[in-house]
Amino acid sequence: MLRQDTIAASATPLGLSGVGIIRISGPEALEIANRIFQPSKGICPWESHHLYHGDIVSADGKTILDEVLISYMRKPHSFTGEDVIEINCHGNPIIIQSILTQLHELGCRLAHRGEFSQRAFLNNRLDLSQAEALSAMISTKSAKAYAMGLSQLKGSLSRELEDLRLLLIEALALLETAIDFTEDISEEKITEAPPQINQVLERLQLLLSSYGTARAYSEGVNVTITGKPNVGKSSLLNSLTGRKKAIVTDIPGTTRDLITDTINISGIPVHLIDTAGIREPQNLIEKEGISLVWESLANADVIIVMLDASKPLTGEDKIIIDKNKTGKIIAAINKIDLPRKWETKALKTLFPVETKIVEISAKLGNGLEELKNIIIDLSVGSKDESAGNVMITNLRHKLAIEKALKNIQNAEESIAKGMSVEFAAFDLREALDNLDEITGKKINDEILDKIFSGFCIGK
Ligand SMILES: Nc1nc2c(ncn2[C@@H]2O[C@H](COP(=O)(O)OP(=O)(O)OP(=O)(O)O)[C@@H](O)[C@H]2O)c(=O)[nH]1
Ligand SMILES: [Mg+2]
Repeated sequence: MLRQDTIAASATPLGLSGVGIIRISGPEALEIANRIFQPSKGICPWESHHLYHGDIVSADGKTILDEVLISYMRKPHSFTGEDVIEINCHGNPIIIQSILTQLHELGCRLAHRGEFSQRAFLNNRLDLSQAEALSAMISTKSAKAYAMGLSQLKGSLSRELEDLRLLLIEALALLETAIDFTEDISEEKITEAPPQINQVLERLQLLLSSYGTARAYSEGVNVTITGKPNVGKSSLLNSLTGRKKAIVTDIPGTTRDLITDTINISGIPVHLIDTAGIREPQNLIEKEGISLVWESLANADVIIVMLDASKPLTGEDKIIIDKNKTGKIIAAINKIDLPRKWETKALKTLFPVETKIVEISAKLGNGLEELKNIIIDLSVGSKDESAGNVMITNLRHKLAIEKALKNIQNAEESIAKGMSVEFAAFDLREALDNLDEITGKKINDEILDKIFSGFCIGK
C-alpha cells in the first residue's frame, strides 16, 4: 500500500500572507531539500524537528528564490510517517509557485487533495475517522464543531469504537465456543445473548443520537418561518438578523422568494428562511413563491408557524397549522404590542401539546430571546451533549453505525428465536466489519480515494 514517490504542495492557501509553507513528503524529501537549500551557516546538520535558516535556490543553484526557515521531520515521527520537509517561505503565490516548480524539476510530484493525510493513514499515523476529523476541523465555521473535531482527532471516537470492537469480539468468542463444543449442528444453540451484545447496542444508540446535535453545531439548522400573508414573517427575519434583509410592507403578499440569512445562536449557525405568505395565490409569481415554501418546509429542521394576535384567527391560519403539526414546531404569536383579538389558549386545541408557543413582537423585539432559546432547545436539547460525550459528526460514520446496529439486532433476534448460533456469529462479524469501516481497518481503496479527494490540497 505504501507509495514511494515524493510529493509536495503548499500547505497554506495561495494568497498574500506573511509566511507560506510548502510541505514535501516522501523518501527523496531530504535529498531534494539538500539540492535547493543553501544554509546560512554553510552546512546543515538536518536534526529532526529543528529549524534552519538559509536560502532556497533554483535547481541549477544559480538563482536565489527566497530567504526561508526550513525544518526536517525524520520518519516515522512526522505527520505522514514519511520523511517530511517544511519550507517556511514568504507568503506570495509567485514565490510559492516558483519553489514548487523547482521541486517538480527535482522529481517531486504535486500532491493530490488530501494526499498527505492519506499517507498518514496508510502509515498508521491516524485512523480514518481521525483523518476525517482533521479535514472537518479545517473547513468548519463553528467553534463548537471545531472542538468536536479536535476531540475526534485526539482519538475519542477511535477509543470508543475499539472498546465496542473488543466487546463484540468477546461476545463472538462466547458464541464460537458454543459452536465448537457442539458436534451436532442442531445443538448449536444458546438461549441467552451474551451480555456484551446489549452493552454494544446501548452505546451505539448513544453515538447515533449524538449525530443530530453534532450536525447542528457543524452545519447549522434550517429554520423556516411560515404563516399567512402580513403576519410579520419578514419583520421577524429582520429583527433576528438585525439587518433589513427582507422588504416589509403592510401589503399582504410582499415576500415572493425565499429570503435567507444566517445568525449564530449559542454557537449554532441558524439558517433563517423567510417565505411567501401562504394563501390562495393571486397570480403566477405568488403561486411560484408558495410552491417554494412547501419545499423549504420539507427541508426545515425547525418550523416557526407565525400568527397575528391583532386579527382574528382565520381558516387560512388553520390550514397552515394543520400542515405543520409534526416535527419541531414553534407557534409564534406575533404583534402582541397591539390590542389582542384572541388569547394564547385558543391555540391549545389547534396544535399538539408538545408544540412550543411563544408570544412576540417582531416589530419591537419582545419575546425574541425566548424564541431563540426555543430554537436551540429544539435543535440540540437544553443539556450540552457535546460536553464530555463521544459524538459522531460524519454521515459516513452514522451510516456505518446504523448498519452495525442492525446486524447486532439481527444477532440478538436469532439467539432469542433459538436459531443456530452460526447465524448470530455471522451477524456479529458483519457488525465488526461495519465498525472497521469507520476507522478504515476494513475499507476498499476506491472509497478511500473518494474520501481523501474531498480534503483540501496540502493536507
Ligand atoms: N405592531 C406590529 N406590527 C407588526 C409586527 N410585525 C410586523 N408588523 C407589521 O405588519 C406588516 C406586515 O409585516 P411583514 O413582516 O411584511 O409580514 P409578512 O408576514 O412578511 O408578509 P408577507 O411577506 O406579505 O407574507 C408590516 O406593516 C409590519 O410593520 C409587530 O410585531 N407589531
Ligand atoms: Mg414577507
